[in-house]
Amino acid sequence: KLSVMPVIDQELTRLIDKVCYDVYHESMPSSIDVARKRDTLNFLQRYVTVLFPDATLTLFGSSMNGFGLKNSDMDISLTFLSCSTGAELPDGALSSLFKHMKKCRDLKKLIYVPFAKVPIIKFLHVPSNLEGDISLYNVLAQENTKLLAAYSEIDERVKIMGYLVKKFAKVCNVGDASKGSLSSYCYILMMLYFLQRCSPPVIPVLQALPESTEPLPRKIVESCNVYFYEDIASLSKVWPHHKKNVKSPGQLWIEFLRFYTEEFDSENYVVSIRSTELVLKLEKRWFTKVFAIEDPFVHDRNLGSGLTRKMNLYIIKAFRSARSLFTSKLKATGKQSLVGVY
Ligand code: 3AT
Ligand code: MG
Repeated sequence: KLSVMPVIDQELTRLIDKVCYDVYHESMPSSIDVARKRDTLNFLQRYVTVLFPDATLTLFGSSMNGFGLKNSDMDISLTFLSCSTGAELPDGALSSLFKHMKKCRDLKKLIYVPFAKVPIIKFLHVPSNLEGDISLYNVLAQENTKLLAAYSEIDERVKIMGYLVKKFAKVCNVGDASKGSLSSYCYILMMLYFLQRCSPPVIPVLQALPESTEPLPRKIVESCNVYFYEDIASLSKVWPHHKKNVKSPGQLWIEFLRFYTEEFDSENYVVSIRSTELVLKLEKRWFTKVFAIEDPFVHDRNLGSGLTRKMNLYIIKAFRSARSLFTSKLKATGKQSLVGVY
């Protein structure tokens, strides 16, 4: 059920664009922020090497995927040169590391979470004031980080939209997966899914390119096919829509809010960025779930599975409020209020 887009005059579009660019520039890490993260990683690498001489720490998540905010946490995967997979790890590696980290004066707020889906050690590095977590052999997360980074490189608007949706989730208090909501990763996937499906699309389905190549190459990591088209500089050679969409970030933002409040049929379909076809909840047997988001590599993983019906309604309400704030009610509430809210 499609409705006519509200008419937004040019002045209003310019104002929404300004909000988009302001959020983007304010949230983007500076070169000093980037250097602080790099130095902290180097410090941790040196400290961990004292205990495990063949350990390697690798950053993933938003520090590396193109959607990192100034104060985003450090997601770190620990691997060992002597073990090619996590299955070969000696027992207790993470708990030994925890004991070792406890002895470090620069590390505080240390919490060991051994029984989570992905066991982690949380920390605060005091001199840099950076928080983070260390997990073992989080190799698929490193692959999805590369995929998101490739999407973020295609067009600056992808980054702007990513920053905006993360800011939206934070401001509206709907971005904490541990509280029954959705993670940043989920919101970025929702944004990418929209950008693949708007008209003309802003981004392709990288996992389905080049369309002319049959079968597509495969790259297997932990039994998952993590192949995607990586040569972003040559995208125009394999994707005819490249740069065809010239809408401003503000226009795309309004369309994004409209997409999830009235166009996307979440009762029947799955947010799936790996497929050019629509993916039905029925075929995945996810029909009992309120909102389904498929992991791009682990296809039987529904990233929205922790969402409660109540929280789903709350999120939809936040989308609706944002939409009316940015469009029809904007004139009534005064244009300054829009900038104030963000
Ligand atoms: P923030 O800037 O930290 O909010 P992020 O993208 O770093 O955004 P997280 O710190 O929550 O998000 O997660 C770190 C990375 O771990 C992001 C993604 O590469 C991976 N990841 C997160 N949740 C999942 C999941 N449920 N399944 C697979 N990978 C995940
Ligand atoms: Mg993170």
